[in-house]
Amino acid sequence: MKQPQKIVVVGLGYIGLPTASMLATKGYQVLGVDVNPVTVETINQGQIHIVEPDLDILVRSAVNSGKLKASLTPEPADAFILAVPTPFTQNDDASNPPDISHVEAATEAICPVLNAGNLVILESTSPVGTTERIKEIIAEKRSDLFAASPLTPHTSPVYVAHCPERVLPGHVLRELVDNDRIVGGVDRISAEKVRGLYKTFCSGEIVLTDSRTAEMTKLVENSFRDVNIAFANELSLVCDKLDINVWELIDLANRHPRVDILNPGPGVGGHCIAVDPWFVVASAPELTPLIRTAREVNDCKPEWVVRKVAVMAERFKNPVIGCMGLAFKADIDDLRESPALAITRKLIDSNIGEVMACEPNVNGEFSEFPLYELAEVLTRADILVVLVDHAEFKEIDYELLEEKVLIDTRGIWR
Ligand code: SAJ
Repeated sequence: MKQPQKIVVVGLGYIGLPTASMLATKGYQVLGVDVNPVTVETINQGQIHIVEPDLDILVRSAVNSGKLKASLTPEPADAFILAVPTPFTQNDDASNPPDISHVEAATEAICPVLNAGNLVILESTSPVGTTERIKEIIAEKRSDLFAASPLTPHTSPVYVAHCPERVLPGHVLRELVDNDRIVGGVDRISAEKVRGLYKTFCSGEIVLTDSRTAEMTKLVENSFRDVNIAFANELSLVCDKLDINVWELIDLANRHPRVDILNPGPGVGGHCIAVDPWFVVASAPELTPLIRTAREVNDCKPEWVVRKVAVMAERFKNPVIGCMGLAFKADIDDLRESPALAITRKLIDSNIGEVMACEPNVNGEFSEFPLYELAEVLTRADILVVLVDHAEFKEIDYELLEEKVLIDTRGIWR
């Protein structure tokens, strides 16, 4: 089986860029393609446009070695990896159908440069059937390839498979290598071809299946986490009502050998866990009340936090509210779909008091409202609302908190 030499990665975001630079350092000639000219230019200068530990070093070395280049348009290659966004469309009846238009556009963009024997790999988390849709688009746009196939009629002239990304933001480079991978082909040979490529940089096990099962596996992983977090968030509301410390409760319950409850928080953020369960719901709305309710429980938590702050603020004539953290989770700068940001915005709009927001991982580029140094927030705020469990906040001297009203949504001061 001939190994690919040149690889095109379409979409240079949180998944595409680490994957492209990892492949480049393994000796492949990699062309990264993105629709954003600034992204392309930044990468060609050996720099990065996202925050991920050590990614800057990897990209710089890949670009300097001449193995990684970025471009606005694809070129012919042996393998094509699609790592573009797959959001959902928010609609009135809350069925929130998936939007695979970026996958379709990326597929159409590579069609003119495809050759027989190429691999097309979808990494984006996608609703069931998307990988088959990619093959359909290729068959439509490149009927010439299919007509001229020297292979058997049962085999595609272009190998198409889904290999869902599974890396945790903040640990991407380690997990890209260590995690097991699932490869679901539109046929067996496609899956085998992709395994051959991925085993050159992945030390985890690479398990083969069909494309629909691979798509569903990824959706189920994130839905499992969402349902678990919803359980913890629901417990946090009940415990608040019953005056029980939810963190102590969970610690105690988790001492049971078969109980493992996750952590409550201000809500679920990011572009994965808060999105992917909707793909499952949209595929079978009548069969998924649990997954839908979990989404709703997690989505309601920010509003609950805002109400809690409003009640506490009634104790003060001119309350000063310190919002600690804006990112969607600890020790990153990513504000996408962040419940912390949503809560801070709501508190500012509600005019309950003066809001002092503090986000140690974000600097100059944030202009929506002023950000304050942690020391100033700790000095001036009457109410401290912990929205993200950043390392800086965990190190705060308890003596500084004595006079404050504390609303700790992350349990750092349990
Ligand atoms: N959260 C809680 N309580 C918890 C754990 C998380 O409130 O106990 C919140 C976080 O604060 C954050 C949100 O959930 O707002 C999501 O954070 P996360 O760390 O659970 O997940 P992501 O979105 O950073 O990455 C997830 C991972 N999926 C799983 O762990 C099953 C990652 O492996 C996936 O690759 C990624 O989604 C993705 O791209 O799909």
